[in-house]
Amino acid sequence: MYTETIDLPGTKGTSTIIGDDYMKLIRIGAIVLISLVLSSCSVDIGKDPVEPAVQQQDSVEITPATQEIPAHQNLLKTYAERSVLDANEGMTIDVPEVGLYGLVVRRKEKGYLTSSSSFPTAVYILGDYRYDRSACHDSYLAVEVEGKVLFFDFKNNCDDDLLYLCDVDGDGLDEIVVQQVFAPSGGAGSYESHVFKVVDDDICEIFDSLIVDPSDNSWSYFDTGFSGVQQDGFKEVISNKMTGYEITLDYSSESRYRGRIFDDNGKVIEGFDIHCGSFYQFIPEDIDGDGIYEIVCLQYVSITDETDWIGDAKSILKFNPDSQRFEVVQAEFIPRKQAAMD
Ligand SMILES: [Ca+2]
Ligand SMILES: [Ca+2]
Repeated sequence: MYTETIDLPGTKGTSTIIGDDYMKLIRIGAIVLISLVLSSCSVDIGKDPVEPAVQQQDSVEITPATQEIPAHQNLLKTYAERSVLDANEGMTIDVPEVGLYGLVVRRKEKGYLTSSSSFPTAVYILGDYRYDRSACHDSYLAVEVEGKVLFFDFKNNCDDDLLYLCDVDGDGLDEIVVQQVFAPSGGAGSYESHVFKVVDDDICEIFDSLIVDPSDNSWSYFDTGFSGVQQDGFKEVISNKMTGYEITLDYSSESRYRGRIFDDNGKVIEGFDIHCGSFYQFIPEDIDGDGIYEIVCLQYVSITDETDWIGDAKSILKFNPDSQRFEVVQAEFIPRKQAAMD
């Protein structure tokens, strides 16, 4: 006869066992132990599908906040009865009358926009940076006219805006010229140029360099009339159909075109038309001194691909009151070497 003290799994404290029942107790203990182990395993197995579900629940809660899509503040209307915005560049303003909040005044200029204006009124470029993740912003134009503010929604997102007020149509009143920058570097870059005129209680866009075909939503840039063709003898003839301008370039020293455009003897293998980018410069200037502003434009010109810059197309746009359109009145191609020296 002996006594032994054992600890049974799952029991607290000790039990005292006496005599031949020991082996029986061992078997019972083993059964209890196996049951507990199996029970424990079944709990562990049961936990496995639970844990990922909890993690998934967490990710569902996080996702909406991290994937919030920046919303453009659409104008509720384009006209507000309000005396002035009274805002300076860099100032943040709300215009609750038209549902615009947290706008930054990027540009401000003053000019005579209507014949009834006895003193200059203010024109603003307003930027919306509410959901800004870079330097770009949604843009709005705001014009103070006789105790009201008119708005124009560009419905776009750009890096920078330039604003000029000047008379481009000769009526003695200022038009609004806006140059927007979308990608200032990298090949030709990307720009959009606008001219607006205030007519009664509306802002009318009289020029947009980006022309969209409503039938298929395809787009193109305003055609300044430049074209180019390679000719035997390593020659490139660039001409302008609007003005009759023409210039012949010599590519005999341009090794990058050997074997692609020209063979070693200068004979054309394959011709490429030139590509003119958007207006990377769009600046009003009264080039003939008559008091009416023309617009001086520059376009990046390439041949084989966007990096193959051969020079700049310079054109002077003048507004024709009869056709109510801007027309190219002067054109010039500035070859790469000369353009690089300017
Ligand atoms: Ca004018
Ligand atoms: Ca002029």
